[in-house]
Amino acid sequence: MASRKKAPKAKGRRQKAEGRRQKAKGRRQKAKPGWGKFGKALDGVRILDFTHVQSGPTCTQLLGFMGADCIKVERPGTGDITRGQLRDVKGADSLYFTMLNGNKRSITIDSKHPKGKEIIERLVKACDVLVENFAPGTLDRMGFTWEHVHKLNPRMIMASVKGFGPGPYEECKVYENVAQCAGGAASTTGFREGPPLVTGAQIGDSGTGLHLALGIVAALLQRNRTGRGQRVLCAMQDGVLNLARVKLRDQQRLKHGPLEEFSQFGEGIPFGIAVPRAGNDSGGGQPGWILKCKGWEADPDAYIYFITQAPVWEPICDLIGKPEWKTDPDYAKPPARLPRLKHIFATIEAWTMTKTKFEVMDICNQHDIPVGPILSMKEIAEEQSLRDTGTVVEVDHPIRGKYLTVGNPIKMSDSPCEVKRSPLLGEHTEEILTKVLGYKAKEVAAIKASGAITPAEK
Ligand code: CAO
Repeated sequence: MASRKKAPKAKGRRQKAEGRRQKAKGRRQKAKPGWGKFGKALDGVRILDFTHVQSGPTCTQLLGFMGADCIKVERPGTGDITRGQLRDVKGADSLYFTMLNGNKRSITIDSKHPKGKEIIERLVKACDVLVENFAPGTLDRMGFTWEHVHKLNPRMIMASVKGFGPGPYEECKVYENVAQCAGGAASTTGFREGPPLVTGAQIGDSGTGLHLALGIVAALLQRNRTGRGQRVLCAMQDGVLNLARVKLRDQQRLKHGPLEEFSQFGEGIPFGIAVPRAGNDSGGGQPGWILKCKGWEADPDAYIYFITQAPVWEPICDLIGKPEWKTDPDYAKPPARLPRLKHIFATIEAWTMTKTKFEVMDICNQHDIPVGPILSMKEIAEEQSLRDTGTVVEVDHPIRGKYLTVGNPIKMSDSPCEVKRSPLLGEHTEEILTKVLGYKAKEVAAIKASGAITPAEK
């Protein structure tokens, strides 16, 4: 069989991969705390983190992973609403909160209290970036308009996530799935015969947080030249559309004929006026589909994504027991295969169903055939290589105990990331008042008595 013929090449590849793993392990060991003589990429950058829920916190957590000092301002008594949402451990901050707010300090301030406003003004002067994702108009109502902030600190970068940019919907409140729908992703996700579908990846919230982080870093670089801060705005609709840009590509291609890589084409079903839902079609120039593997009857994740990449068509034919397809004019060349994709994938599936997804992965990779096992979150949580790279990290929390979080997916050779647990509500209030803002003990006592950092008396 072809797989046996190619085995030495595969062995070499596995050895190289093992070598790379060992090297990476060595680097990580060096990158433990105490190393990093060059510090971290964003050392010295101080963030006034006025974010809540998911989109904003994703952004500031990433900046925190890169060394920024994130000072999270929370409402006294309750804090970020997610502290109490989807709670799994009684009395402890939820995983929703803890997994989005690592590497931050928490200060409680009532932003509507006169003394609270005064503290925030001092924070504006002491920080480099203000990040917020309140509903439209909220920050203005608190008195922190861009004009006011810019006057207080002309170097301040003020970065916001909103649901929509300027236009008919700019005043709307927006959550993840609203953005997925309004950004064009949902209309193109799911199966043709079914309703639009949202995806589990938080492309609206976390996706926009990522965009915002890039905008902030670019604004910091520009400030080095100009000495001026600027406004950075990311609308969730725009962020989702940016991630779904290939679908806007397809919308324009539709004018010039059917989308031949969609299985709908092969099935002879006419296209309408807009890009249809493509099920598990690949969306790129190399057809792909999700196929059942051994055990699929009992295991909902016993599937693999299989790509029939043109350069490896011949090994695919050999593997699945169809060597004659290598020369058959109906199958040999990619254009000839397009109308037959359904049959081709059904034939490949008859083969994948005889193997586990990991066996398929192993065999196919020996031939450079790109495949992707459907990994469950359980498998991800237990995957050692993700732990080794610091992508999945276990941290300890004084109330909830150990929990898993996702570390920095951006690896930087000179900027080691230490993932720290999320702060308790107001854990650093006093520390920030005295050490960052320079309040004296007597002033702190007066602030405490004023009710600006503690819940209002009922
Ligand atoms: N002290 C006192 N008041 C505070 C405070 C503090 N430290 N922090 C917040 N508040 C107040 C605000 O001033 C606001 O009061 P007003 O309405 O009286 O001005 C109030 O809390 C609520 O803030 P909000 O309007 O931002 O929050 P919401 O729960 O009503 O809406 C959300 C939530 C997410 C829909 C909205 O913030 C939003 O659309 N944000 C922009 C888009 C976004 O980021 N969405 C992603 C959310 S994650 O799926």
